[in-house]
Amino acid sequence: MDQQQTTRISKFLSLVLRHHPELIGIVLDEQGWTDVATLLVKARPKLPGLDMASLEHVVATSPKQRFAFDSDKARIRASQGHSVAVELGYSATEPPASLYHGTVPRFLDAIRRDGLLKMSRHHVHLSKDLETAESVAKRRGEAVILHVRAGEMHAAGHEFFVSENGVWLTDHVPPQFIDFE
Ligand code: HQG
Repeated sequence: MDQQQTTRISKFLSLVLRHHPELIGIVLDEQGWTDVATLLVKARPKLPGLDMASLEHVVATSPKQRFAFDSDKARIRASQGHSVAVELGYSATEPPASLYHGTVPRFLDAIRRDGLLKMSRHHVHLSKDLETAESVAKRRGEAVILHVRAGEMHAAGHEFFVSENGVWLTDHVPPQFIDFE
């Protein structure tokens, strides 16, 4: 399968598994899982080439490991990034001392004032490495990397979760825990 087709399938899966399952008439359970066989049937009108082999290929090769199967590959879900209500079931975990968030200059005034907000997602997304934060930021423009003092936040009672694909999640990062370079 060529890269273009892989990307098309991946974008389509993000759309239906994170935001709009109703577009193709699938249902996500409370933890975001949906039945693979049903997904394949319902998605086919939009993605004619989609079959189990191509789905497995996309799940295995997605650079950010965006999607996960359950153990017998009967169900699939997005590992994070939802806007629909799901409870992914990750348990609260102690974060590393520092985490990073990539953003762009036009948001800085608001972030200095309000801290990092989850906007349309369920959590603020943070990463443990600079490179990831930089690539997240570059989707929008010139990258600005914010250092989040996650260890201090945790000590102050803020909860952190880490998704199956290594994204650190929290509810809100107040401005006093952010170092603006
Ligand atoms: C900004 C991708 C104004 C925040 C990536 C960001 C990531 C504020 C944008 C994942 C703000 C939200 C998440 C405030 C935060 N005022 N702007 N107070 N607080 N912002 O897309 O972190 O491709 O919801 O800086 O790789 O950019 O979807 O979050 O620029 O892991 O798999 O508001 O999305 O993964 O944007 O990206 P997003 P994000 P996927």
